[in-house]
Amino acid sequence: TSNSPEAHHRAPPLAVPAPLLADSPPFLDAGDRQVGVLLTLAQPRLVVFANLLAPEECDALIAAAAPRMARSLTVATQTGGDEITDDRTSDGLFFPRGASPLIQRIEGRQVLHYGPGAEYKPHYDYFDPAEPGTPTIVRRGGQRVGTLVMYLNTPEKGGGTIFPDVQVEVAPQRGNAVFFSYERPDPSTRTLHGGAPVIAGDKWIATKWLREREFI
Ligand code: PD2
Ligand code: ZN
Repeated sequence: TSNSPEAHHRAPPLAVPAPLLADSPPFLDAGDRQVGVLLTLAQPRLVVFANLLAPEECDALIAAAAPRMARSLTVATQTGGDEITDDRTSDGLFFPRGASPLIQRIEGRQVLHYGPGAEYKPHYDYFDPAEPGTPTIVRRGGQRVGTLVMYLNTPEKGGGTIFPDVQVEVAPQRGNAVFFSYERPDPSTRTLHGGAPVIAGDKWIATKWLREREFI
């Protein structure tokens, strides 16, 4: 290491989950289904999947969640608690792990609903190391290192997942999903992303956030 003031002393990268795509397969074998690989990006690390969920699985997740939805909260980085913000205007529900055979299959997912106009403004899914609440938050399972957003329906218009740093927008289509990972909690990962406003119809997604360790 150098003593120069310019030297960057970055933390070593965290281990991130990653789909097995080294030999560029068009499909991944997910046991009971073939999941299509539609697009991969290196920076940010991002993969768009087709057919990750069957249409019936999408409908069943929506039906199981719909009666119990409540306004989505956001982790309050100052305190480590939860808060309502105008940045995130969806309704949501967390399924505990193993809540039903369907959930066991599509394990540990959160279902979100965005009505017309609802959005999730651009944000990072990792917890900012500079915020005072972060040590409390990461005591449970460590940092977030990856996100899987699964689209449960196809909104009429709007509702894409946007990555402003690279000007990418993923179209929300039922059964498809976008995965992205971030090996350090830092904007250099270019994983700033948001849920664009729903312009017509509504939007249902299931989000799975992946941590360094098991989230117990
Ligand atoms: O609804 C989305 O597309 C979206 C966008 C950004 C969801 C999340 N983040 C999330 O649930 O973290
Ligand atoms: Zn997010």
